[in-house]
Amino acid sequence: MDLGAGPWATFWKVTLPGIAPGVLAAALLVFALSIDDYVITSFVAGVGSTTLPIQIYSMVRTGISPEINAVSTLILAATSLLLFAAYRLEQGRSARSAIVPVMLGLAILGAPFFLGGRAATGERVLNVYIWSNYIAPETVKKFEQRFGVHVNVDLYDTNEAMLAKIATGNVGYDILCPSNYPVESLRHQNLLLPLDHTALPHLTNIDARFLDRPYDPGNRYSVPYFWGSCGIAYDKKRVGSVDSWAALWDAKWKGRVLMLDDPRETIGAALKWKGMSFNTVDPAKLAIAQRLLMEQKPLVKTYNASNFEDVLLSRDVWLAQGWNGQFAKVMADDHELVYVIPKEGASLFVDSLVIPASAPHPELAHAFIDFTLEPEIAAEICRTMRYSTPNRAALPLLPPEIRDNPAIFPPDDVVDRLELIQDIGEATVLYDRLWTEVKTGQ
Ligand code: SPD
Repeated sequence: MDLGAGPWATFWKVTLPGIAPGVLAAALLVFALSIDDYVITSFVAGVGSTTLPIQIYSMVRTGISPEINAVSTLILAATSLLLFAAYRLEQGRSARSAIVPVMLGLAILGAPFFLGGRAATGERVLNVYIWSNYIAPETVKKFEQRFGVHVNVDLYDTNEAMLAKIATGNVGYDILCPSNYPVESLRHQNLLLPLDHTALPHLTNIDARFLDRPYDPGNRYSVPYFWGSCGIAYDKKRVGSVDSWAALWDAKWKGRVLMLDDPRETIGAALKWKGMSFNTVDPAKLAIAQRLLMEQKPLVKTYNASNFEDVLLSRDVWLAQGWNGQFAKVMADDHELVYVIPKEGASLFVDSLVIPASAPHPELAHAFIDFTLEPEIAAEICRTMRYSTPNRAALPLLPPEIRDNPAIFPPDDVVDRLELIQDIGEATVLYDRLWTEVKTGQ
């Protein structure tokens, strides 16, 4: 400027070339951090702002489809092109020689944004927030076709993750699928919409054993979707026979044990092993459970509440704590695996569909719940996910290998050993603290 150039000429010819490497480095860093981050994004992203990592995670959890291979190939191609450009620049080649690979790489990464299959403007949308491994894409597609709507499905792996997201107030969801005890706490916080039972004609299909339970008298807010247990699955060839929670604390299996990443289930298993309740709020008893979990840490290969069944299937671990349906799924192909409810007892869950009080599309949400209650649909959901359906009318439609599978539908004497996890109010904070200390402590 002191030689007479105007502000724009100075910016283009002096300032921009000076700061360009910094701007580019910052852009690359932001991009790399963003694509690397799953956890924070999954907590803060609202409905309809699904980033690529969140989308990929959902795709992986709902079954490997060709789309996931296509996305992976695109990411690999784009990364290779960008690496190639970086290599050329490092070799001292001109910036011009890197332009083509950089542009191609960026075009590939940007393609999903421009070509992505988002709902057409004006199309009705239903936003579902549900456990992973709880609904098959084909079932969702059937609903979309029948009702001419688009369904967004977001996934979670623990009640705590779902509650944390709902607590941010960043909802926008029309359907949630909490277990029995979060239904109770969501209800007490007035976060649920009372259901219109006249819009749920198929509710009569639900087995009376799962209706009108204390966590939701009269099912004013929730409709049972799946029920099940949390036990131990193991490789009988390598481990022999297991009938007690003690097996997960046996030093013989050092590095071969998987525990769920779920405070109520892990602390509960330790409590149950020592003859206490899953629902105790007694700090002295909880301290015993925490000490046991600390002692167990050197044996534990991983804490995992999402694809724990795959970790067992691949034999990265030989014994795993987990929910029955996902184990039943892999046991269908791997006959060395056994699922057992320990003799001391285990937890029982009833996961239900509910509509948040702030749901943008409550009518469509009712239609979705009633759709899942239809016998054929409930049977399809049970067949694909292998969790236990509470829908009586669906049972005759299930193949014998599912209906008569004790891992999916345990006999009454085993069910009698199961304890329903309940809402423990403020003691939830204590469970969370103890669990964080277990995971982070030495
Ligand atoms: N991935 C689906 C697992 C469903 C388990 N629901 C019950 C949890 C009770 N703590």
